[in-house]
Amino acid sequence: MKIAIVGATGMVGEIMLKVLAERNFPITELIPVASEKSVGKTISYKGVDYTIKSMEEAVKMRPQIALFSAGGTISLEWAPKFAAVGTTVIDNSSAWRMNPEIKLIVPEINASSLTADDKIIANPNCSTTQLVMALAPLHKQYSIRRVIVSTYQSITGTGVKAVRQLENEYKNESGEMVYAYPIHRNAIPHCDVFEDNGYTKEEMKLVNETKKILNDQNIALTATAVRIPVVGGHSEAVNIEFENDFDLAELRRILHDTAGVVVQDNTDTNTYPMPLYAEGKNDVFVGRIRRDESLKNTINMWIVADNLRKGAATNTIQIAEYLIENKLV
Ligand code: 11C
Repeated sequence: MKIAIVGATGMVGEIMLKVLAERNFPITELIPVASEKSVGKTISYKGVDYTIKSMEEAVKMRPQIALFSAGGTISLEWAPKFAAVGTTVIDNSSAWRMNPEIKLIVPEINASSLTADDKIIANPNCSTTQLVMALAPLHKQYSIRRVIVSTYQSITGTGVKAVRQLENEYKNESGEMVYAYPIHRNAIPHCDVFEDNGYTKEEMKLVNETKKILNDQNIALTATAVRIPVVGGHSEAVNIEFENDFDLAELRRILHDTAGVVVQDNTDTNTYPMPLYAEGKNDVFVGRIRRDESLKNTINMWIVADNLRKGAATNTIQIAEYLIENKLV
């Protein structure tokens, strides 16, 4: 495969290169693409140096697949240009996700809807991906009525500048502030921009993307997204009300048997998922699974995943692998 990585020098781009190497992705030609200031520099992949190309150069090289993680504005402008030369674009930004013509894919859930005609494919928001990985098998079995999700999100979701802000604050040094407030020793209930309804864009992504991926507009969802001074992954406290009653042991077994989901749940041994231990892993970790004793047919659980892996790079690469395995590129 001739494959372009658009945004190769960014946080997600770097993890993409790592995941591609780990999974031995079949690459015949790697085309790293980044902003003008990086063009001509090199990046290393499996011990070989590759020269960073411009967008224009990369389009001319007609890669079969382009993995985009360079922000929504770049995706809106450039994904169609790659698609026009026959490249299949898998896009990590929010630009295309809610476009009714574009499929929003978590391979374990809905990759079978893909066809060779899908030239732009959207990768969901990180907090959505880990949520739907746990919701999808339970929805199938018990039919979800309502979800209340509260997130505890890693600063890596904001990008490298947020990591620097936290480091500066640790060291008591001044520097650029990407958040409106200090993040060290803080919890900021504000991820992405506010919308007219009082929710943040991140909260509305959780609501709208989940319904699209689960292909069910009848599920009621509400979200509160909070940024915390953590780097390993996003955590989510999730309350799920089902139409139907469930057996807790069976529900655990369903999650346990779900590909890509790992149940870590034993109160006797203090076993539960945490971002410190999810970092660098491709799975979604679920624990603290318990009945909500205040409401019929309802559970609480805690979901953790590395937002740069399953939340971004890994899911994108799994989509690419699906396309190759099914001869759709
Ligand atoms: C965050 N979820 O943690 C965001 C990062 O729509 O792809 C990814 C933003 C997106 O702030």
